[in-house]
Amino acid sequence: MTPLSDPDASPLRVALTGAAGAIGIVLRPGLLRAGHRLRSHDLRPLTAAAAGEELVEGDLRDSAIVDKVLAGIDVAVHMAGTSVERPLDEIIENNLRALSALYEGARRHGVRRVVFASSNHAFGMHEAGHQLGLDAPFRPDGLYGLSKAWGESMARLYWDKHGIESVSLRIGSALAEPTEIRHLSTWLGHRDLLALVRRAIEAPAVGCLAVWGVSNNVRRWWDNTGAERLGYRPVQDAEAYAAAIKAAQAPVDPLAARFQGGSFAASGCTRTAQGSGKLSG
Ligand code: 15L
Repeated sequence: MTPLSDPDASPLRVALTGAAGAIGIVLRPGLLRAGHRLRSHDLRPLTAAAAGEELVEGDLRDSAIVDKVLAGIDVAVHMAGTSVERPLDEIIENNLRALSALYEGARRHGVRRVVFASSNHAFGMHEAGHQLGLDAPFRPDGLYGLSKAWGESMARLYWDKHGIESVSLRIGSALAEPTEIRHLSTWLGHRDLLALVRRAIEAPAVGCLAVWGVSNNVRRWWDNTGAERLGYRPVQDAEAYAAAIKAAQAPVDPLAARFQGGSFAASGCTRTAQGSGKLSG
């Protein structure tokens, strides 16, 4: 077996789920360029395979599809799933049932590590400006964020019970460029995104780790102290866009401005923007 070790060592056999999604389309060429032997998956049709790449299309709730995705794989990068707030049934199918099928497949096939797309929305009801470490309590801002808290617990279960490593990436706003005030804190630039995922794949012996997926923004709210063994060192900073964003910014909903989850937190929220609605803790 190829050791999980430093970059530039032997190529790893990597499966990427959700390869046609907003993050997948950044990671797919990036991981191929990094020299990994990639198996790209999506429910939707994928563009033609590159040299050395395999493709699998299908629904991850189906264990036969999971088998095709994970057979012979060292590391599964799981980006598939619902990535916004949706009705409970859809969240359960795509983010709970499919994730469970993926981890069961990882166990069947001896996959050594899962890189799981968690989200800042598992913490979105923390107040904006409040600094969060890796041990911050989950405060989901909706069913989507709640599914990511569940996913991080699933990662823990499969490490504790089956020795499958996981890196849960608490992804902020993964965009080519930040476009709103909130992004000055939450932005994860594409260069940093690829660097983060490469470290999550390649770093040796991570055990069960969660890390904030954020660039080196001077206004960031999230602190990765404790995850140094991953070796993630972001270089992008949303501050370079601050003046342009402020000049163009439309008025922000006060509830969206109050909470880290922004519009996800404000949606359907019956608290007040400040004062009597102040949350404890
Ligand atoms: C996410 O987790 C979402 O998938 C994405 O649509 C953005 O809302 C992002 O977080 C964000 O917080 O900006």
